[in-house]
Amino acid sequence: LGSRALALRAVLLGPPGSGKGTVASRIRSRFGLQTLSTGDLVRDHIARKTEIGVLAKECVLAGRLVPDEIITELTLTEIKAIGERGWLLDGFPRTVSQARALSDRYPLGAAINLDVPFATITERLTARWTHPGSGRVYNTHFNPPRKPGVDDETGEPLVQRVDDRPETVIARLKEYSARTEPVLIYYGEKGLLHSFTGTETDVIWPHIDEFLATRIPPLK
Ligand code: G5P
Ligand code: MG
Repeated sequence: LGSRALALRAVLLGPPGSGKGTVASRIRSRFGLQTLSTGDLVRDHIARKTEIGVLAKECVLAGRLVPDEIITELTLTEIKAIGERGWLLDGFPRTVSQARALSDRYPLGAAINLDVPFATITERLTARWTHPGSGRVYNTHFNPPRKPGVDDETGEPLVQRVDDRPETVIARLKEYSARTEPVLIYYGEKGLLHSFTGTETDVIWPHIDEFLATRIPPLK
């Protein structure tokens, strides 16, 4: 496994609800790449009421980004735990300061950007259901669970995220425009940015798949 797994260190960018979690799962099954969602990390800390969780909760509820120092340290620690294998980060970096901190530590192979219009996003998020244990995401229209409100694999209950209320979604999109869009310019200047534009994950996915296959061999 050694050399293939070392092959790629990548980040997955895109506005809230653009399909990062959905695409990350597909990349994980197709390429065997370890994925790390900073949103899932933050929600786990909130659920466990850790010191970080208590600090982060207020930000998440308001649709604001968690302060750079906190999220950067948390993420770099998790990456270190993955070890020498490759990885794909979902939801990090979200600011230029985070992007710089990551570049200082690790050479990056690619920044994959899901370029999905804001209008598409708002209606998706209100229909989203999540399995907290695994981070699996469903949508009552797009990929409904076999049984409403229940996870397909574990049979455990699904929950709706507290930050998927319409007013919070608007706040998250504002944060994205102000603080995350500059990250696209940052990676663009480094020649690392690969943008995929569309309104449907199933339409965008084959292009991402094709691109990644030039960087890392698929599992089968
Ligand atoms: P998160 O958790 O990173 P966001 O806002 O970046 O949250 P989110 O909401 O998790 O992103 P996503 O992962 O991009 O969205 O999208 P998804 O879950 O795969 O898809 C959204 C919905 O659409 C799902 O229901 C899915 O089934 C459906 N869907 C997918 N494709 C299609 C399609 O083609 N058609 C249709 N109809 N539906 C589809 O971050 C949360 C908070 O944590 C903090 C911040 O406070 C943030 O707000 N945080 C950070 N703070 C600072 N820095 C960081 N690096 C941080 N990371 C997290
Ligand atoms: Mg997500």
